Amino acid sequence: MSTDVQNAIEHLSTYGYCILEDRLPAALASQLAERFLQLHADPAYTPYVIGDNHYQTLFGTLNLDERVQQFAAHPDVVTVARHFLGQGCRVVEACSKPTWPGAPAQPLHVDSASAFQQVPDVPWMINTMWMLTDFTADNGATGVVPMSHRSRLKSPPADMADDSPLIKPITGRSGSVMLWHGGLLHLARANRSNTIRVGLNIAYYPRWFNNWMEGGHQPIWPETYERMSLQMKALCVPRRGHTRAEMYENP
Ligand SMILES: O=C(O)CCC(=O)C(=O)O
Repeated sequence: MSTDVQNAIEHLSTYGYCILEDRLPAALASQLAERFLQLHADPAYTPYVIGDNHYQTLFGTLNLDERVQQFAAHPDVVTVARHFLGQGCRVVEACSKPTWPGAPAQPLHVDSASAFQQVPDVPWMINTMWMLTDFTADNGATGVVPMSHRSRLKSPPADMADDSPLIKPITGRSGSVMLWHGGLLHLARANRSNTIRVGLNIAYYPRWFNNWMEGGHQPIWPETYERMSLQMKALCVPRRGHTRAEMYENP
């Protein structure tokens, strides 16, 4: 394992997040951002989009653009995810998340914890945000509350507002990626710039996690799976189907 990946693991362990800079070419990131914005505007994909005209999530992008696999199977990211979640961890969703100028801050939250009575003391998810455009303090860079993954809270304290000074913007150049522990308090910050911020949000879960709880998550279509590299297939077992009902672990 390279020293910077080792350092990233230690940083994530202590602070709940880490940044791997310039992991993929900025040109690739910006081409994918452009494609995603076309998909968000295309009525054919409306069933896979949630949000409003300021902030949206488009689910199932592994089925929609083969380039997403280069991000999801990036060896440095997979090394960090496997360190925390085990060798059998899976990529469970890859979403496009643009935030448009004028967007207010989204609510501060932790990820995928609502099903737990008490959150486990082992990580249940490593989430990632690839910066497909530059992420700046002005354009809605993701904000995190360092070390909050150790609090074992399922929601923010009532007196912690979405503009709390404890929230740190995570900025970086396009082609960089931020990784975080699912229990870290975080949010998409307000976009006060005149440019669109586009992120590719890819979530990794341990094999024991029942992913039914995340209602928007989409399966991998069988035809997508057939075209995948062996590394990518290993991250997607057994997630094939055209509908959620075909594959998810409905309790
Ligand atoms: O879009 C962002 O910056 C934050 C995304 C987020 O909150 C999440 O994926 O849980």
